[in-house]
Amino acid sequence: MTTDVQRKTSVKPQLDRPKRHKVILLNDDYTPRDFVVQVLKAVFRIGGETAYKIMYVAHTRGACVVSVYPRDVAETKASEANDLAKDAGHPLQFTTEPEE
Ligand code: TYC
Repeated sequence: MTTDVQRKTSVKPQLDRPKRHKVILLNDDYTPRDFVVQVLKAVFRIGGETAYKIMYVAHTRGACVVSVYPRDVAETKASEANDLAKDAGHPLQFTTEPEE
């Protein structure tokens, strides 16, 4: 004799994995370039050469994606970086947005 065992919860294929989030560096006219590079190195653990390149792209194009993380990590890093800027009296801003 066969017994049908019905699952209590349906098992859905994991097609909708959580979106990762970009951290975006925004340009402004006042924050010193060196400060931007220091924040990138400290918060995002990026080497000096890469940090300089990211800063320079934001400086020339208006914005640059720093990196992509799970949502909570992206938001924490952006707010850590924004706090450093605020404490130092600079208008530097980082934002986050979901990856496409
Ligand atoms: N544009 C700033 C300046 O000329 C430097 C800067 C670069 C600021 C990148 C923000 O995301 C930024 N001092």
